[in-house]
Amino acid sequence: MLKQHFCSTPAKALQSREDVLAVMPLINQCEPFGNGLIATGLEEAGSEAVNEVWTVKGKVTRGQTGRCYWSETDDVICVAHWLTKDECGDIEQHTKTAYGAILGVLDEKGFAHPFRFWNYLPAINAGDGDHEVYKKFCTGRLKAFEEAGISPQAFPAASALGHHNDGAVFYVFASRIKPRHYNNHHQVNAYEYPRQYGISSPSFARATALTLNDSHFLFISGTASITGHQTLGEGDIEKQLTVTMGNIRHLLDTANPEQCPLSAFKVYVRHEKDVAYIRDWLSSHYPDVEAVYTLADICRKDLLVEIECFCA
Ligand code: 3EB
Repeated sequence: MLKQHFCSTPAKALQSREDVLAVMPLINQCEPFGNGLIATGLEEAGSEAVNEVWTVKGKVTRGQTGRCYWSETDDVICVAHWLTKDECGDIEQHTKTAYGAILGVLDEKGFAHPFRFWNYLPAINAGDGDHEVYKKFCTGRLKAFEEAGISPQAFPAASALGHHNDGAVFYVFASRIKPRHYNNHHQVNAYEYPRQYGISSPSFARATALTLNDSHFLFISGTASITGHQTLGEGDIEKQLTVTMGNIRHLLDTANPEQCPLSAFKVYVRHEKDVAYIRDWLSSHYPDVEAVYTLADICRKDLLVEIECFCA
């Protein structure tokens, strides 16, 4: 009942369909364009006009509460909140406020369980050491989760990437029923990374499984070339892709209670020159899995690629 597709149908046409939970046009703007449209600032690597589309079974209702834009059905809600260019100047404080507002809407609307977050930020690797934008974002996010009483065991799957424009967006999918969150035995839990990666650890699970109306889903977080807590294959895209896909295979084997098959990859590539290699590799190893390739900055400067998955 929840499906992810990548298609070239114009965003406005998709947005008007009542079975569309949300449309994410892969364009270089990161700002609200009306209910149901989530522009993230991330562009498709081949500069084709591509939209990511999430459809549901049943009718979607859309609305706005304060600065939160939401779309809901009986059993799932999507809530998005943007930050302006100015607000991104104090990313920690405004991340905390935006997350607080999003979690407030979930609470108010009776969707107690966020199960998948996406975070798209400008200049994610700008700033040195603890002052890096990504690290300050992590502190704001952790503070908001702590204030909402969400413990590390309940942190949902997530992705956090940088785009090359102004403004930030955070959006979430949440349910009324409890999802199951998983870690990766080959990686230190993100929320337990050692101090060298920042004052506050990243608040996310490696994968989140959910069953809605007898349909089973698995959301695999943005996954990269990390073993333990260390980046492997610095400067080596072939090695990074091998480690990344090894991590994904391990999650598919150990964090997938209903053994959901891979349905789609969203691939984030730091350098355009690496796109062809990754595209060729994935399309030959996974010819039946839909994939979209975006140009993005990964949250650690030494990471060249990050891949998230939807399984259904
Ligand atoms: C990592 O494994 C790579 O901060 O929400 C992947 C997925 C990463 C989500 C986040 C960060 C996030 O640490 C980076």
